[in-house]
Amino acid sequence: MAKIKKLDYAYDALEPYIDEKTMRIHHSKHHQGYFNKFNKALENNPELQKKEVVELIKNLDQVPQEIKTTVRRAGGGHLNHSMFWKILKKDQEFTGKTAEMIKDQFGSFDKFKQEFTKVALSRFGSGWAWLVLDKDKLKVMNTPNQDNPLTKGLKPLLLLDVWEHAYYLNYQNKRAEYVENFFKIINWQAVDKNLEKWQQ
Ligand code: MN3
Repeated sequence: MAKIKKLDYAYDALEPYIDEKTMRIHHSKHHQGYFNKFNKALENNPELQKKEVVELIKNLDQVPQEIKTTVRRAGGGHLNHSMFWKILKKDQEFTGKTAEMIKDQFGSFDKFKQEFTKVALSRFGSGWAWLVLDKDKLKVMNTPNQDNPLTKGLKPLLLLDVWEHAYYLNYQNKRAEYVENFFKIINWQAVDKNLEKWQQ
């Protein structure tokens, strides 16, 4: 089985907000697991293998019926986690193009934080919280399981994994504390890269 891409940082780089063990298991077991299932689903489909996972998730309606659910879950899981690792970094400043848009459209960083926290905490069970671009408007939302807003034509900028596997070892049932600490490890430069990609 092929291996997923290594992280750009060490497993303990986000301590104490996300602990080393959680990062190691999350990346090398959970993410790797989605990747394996996704590849297996495409095993007999060389045409789909040539496509980027982002294209498959964007155009899920064009994926053959018999593998659609697996692509949605396992391909979505692979894509979401790949995006998630990239937007995490400690000691970053809230500056840049997205930061300006957030101040402009939400009023302030604190207002944005409140809105994002609300969607992160109101996702019952497993899923993701998102900041997306809806045409040229910013919007916060959540999705169940491994669904990605791309499937609905929205453009993801920032995301937070709220599956228990993302925080349970360190936070147990305290999702709110995990969400609160997430705001201390956002890589706003990487978020801007997502924005630039969608605005091209
Ligand atoms: Mn996860």
